Amino acid sequence: MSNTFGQLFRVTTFGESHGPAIGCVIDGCPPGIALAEGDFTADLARRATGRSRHTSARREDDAVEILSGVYEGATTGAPVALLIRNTDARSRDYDRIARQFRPGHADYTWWQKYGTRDPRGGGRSSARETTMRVAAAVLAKKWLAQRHGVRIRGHLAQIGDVLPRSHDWDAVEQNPFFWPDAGQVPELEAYMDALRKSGDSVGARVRVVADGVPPGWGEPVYGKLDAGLAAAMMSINAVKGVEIGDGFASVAQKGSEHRDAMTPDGFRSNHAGGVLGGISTGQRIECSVAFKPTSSLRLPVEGVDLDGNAVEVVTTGRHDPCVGIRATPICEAMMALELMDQALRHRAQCGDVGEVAPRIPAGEGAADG
Ligand code: EPS
Repeated sequence: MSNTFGQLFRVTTFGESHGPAIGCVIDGCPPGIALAEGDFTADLARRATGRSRHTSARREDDAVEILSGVYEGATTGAPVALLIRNTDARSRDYDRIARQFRPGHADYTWWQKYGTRDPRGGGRSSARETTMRVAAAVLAKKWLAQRHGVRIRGHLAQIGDVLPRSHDWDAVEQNPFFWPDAGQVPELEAYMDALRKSGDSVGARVRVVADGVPPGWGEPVYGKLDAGLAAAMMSINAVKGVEIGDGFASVAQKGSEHRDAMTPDGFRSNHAGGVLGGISTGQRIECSVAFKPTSSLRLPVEGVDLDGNAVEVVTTGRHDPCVGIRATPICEAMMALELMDQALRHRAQCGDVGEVAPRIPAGEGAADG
């Protein structure tokens, strides 16, 4: 089972949704990063359940204990071990479906592979696991910002068929949807209230960008930055698609339209999403991630049980009607972990090369939209 992300900044997560705790060990963390338990609070709260009526009602404190790797307020280079105790698991919610497979859920494939599973809260396949990705990324975000001035931001770019009508980064953190158009928030609240009452769920799209990434990060052939980002995002629960730059829209474009003209004053556009040949160009890194609708619904569906009998599956308990709503900080975290790993790998092999050509400014491709 693969529980580790990264080659040089290696994050291993452990724990189940209804086990005593979840945690992670970060190996390869550079020394000297200032770190206190309070540093995790803001990002973990952005991802957490129970903070608005539009997400699962489970209420966890998500209080991080630093068990290793920090001395006198800074990382030492030793493994950083982080632990969060689970305090609000309600395992009886899962009694009814412990011997059934939820259609659209990993229950079935997990059972076929391992012949056993922890059905409480989805066990290891629960979105609870993403808490530790966000926690580990706090360190990566800090280092990337301090050493390279990299800034990673995300927002919800679609819920069902609703698209933002305008874009304002300042609005994103002011509403429970990470939505960039404050004027649309009442419409989204009504949409989500109706959806929740109907018992159904819906998909979503998250956009995540990184500004300030220098040219040169990412390795050609098998270690490409865009390939790493795709794998990072695809490892998040419920992700069904990832686009870099224009992504699938590139299919209908002409080469003369897609290529990003270069001038000494800057790039003219950013269709590439900041990556060429798997290596960063110095432009904004643009990534868009598709989340499927949550599969745990109280609406009945045809299913089978462990013995292959036909059953009607009904899932009760506390579930997200749109798991994509909480996914913005998770996508930011995976972007940070991938960039951190690529930065260290670049430094390891090419740290002595320096910048051999004049840097092309991000230019029009970096408009703050
Ligand atoms: C989840 C189902 C729910 C969510 C959980 C993810 O679990 P439970 O039934 O135990 O409340 O609350 O999300 C979290 C606990 C979290 O911290 O993200 C699932 O099926 O993935």
